[in-house]
Amino acid sequence: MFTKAIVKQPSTTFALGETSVDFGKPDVEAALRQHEAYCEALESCGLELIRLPPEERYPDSTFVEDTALLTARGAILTRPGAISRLGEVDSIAPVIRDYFDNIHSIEEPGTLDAGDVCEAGNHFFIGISRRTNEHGAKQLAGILNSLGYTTSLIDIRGLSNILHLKSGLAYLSDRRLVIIDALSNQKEFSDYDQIRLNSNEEYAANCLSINGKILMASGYPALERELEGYSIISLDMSEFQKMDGGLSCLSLRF
Ligand code: CIR
Repeated sequence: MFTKAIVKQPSTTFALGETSVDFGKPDVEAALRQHEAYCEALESCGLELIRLPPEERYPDSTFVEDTALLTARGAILTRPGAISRLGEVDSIAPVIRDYFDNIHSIEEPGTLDAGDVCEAGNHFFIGISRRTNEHGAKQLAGILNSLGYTTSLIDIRGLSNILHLKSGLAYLSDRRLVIIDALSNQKEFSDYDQIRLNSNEEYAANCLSINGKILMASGYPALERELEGYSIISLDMSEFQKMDGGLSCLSLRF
């Protein structure tokens, strides 16, 4: 069960953040409305929110997920792979220290965005990507192993254009994954029950399973059909999608 989540409002500089997609400039007012709807969805899953104010100097800082990995056995502060995002970690660290005693850090030359880390029970899939290098992935694996978790590393760079591992993968529960076609044949995922998404619905892979409910991006009917029987909350994510962000990036759940 998750009980809390850290969120940070998009700032007025949101449109100046990193992006590799070409869907146009985001509308900050619309992003704020979508962020509020996201916060309300988290609250409806029973989470108490720790709401942080916007930070103008870091346009991508609303994507708090990339700055830390929070586990039941300790927290790991990351070292984001985009230079423009490095300072976000110092900014969020004091908040993490308020809630965690056991805190580790990814050190230079490692880089790691926690969007590349997918928790699946006591196992963690760690993506090596444009943002997370091998040093960072191996450092994280070592830390997680020392905490008693198992890990596997998956190099996604030659497989797909997705930014992070979790841009194409989500763990629901009971060994069930939502996964894009491009990742589905990797041996690390072969023992799992897979809901596969074709290229039309790739963006929907970044869904979030929280306390028995699933948050997903609206506008993806094939995935919605696959998830029949689950309690689903659909959210308009258009402005975050323009900045390469998905549902998971907008919060740190613990
Ligand atoms: C970035 O490129 O870093 C941000 N514009 C988007 C980060 C998305 N984060 C995530 O998928 N965990």
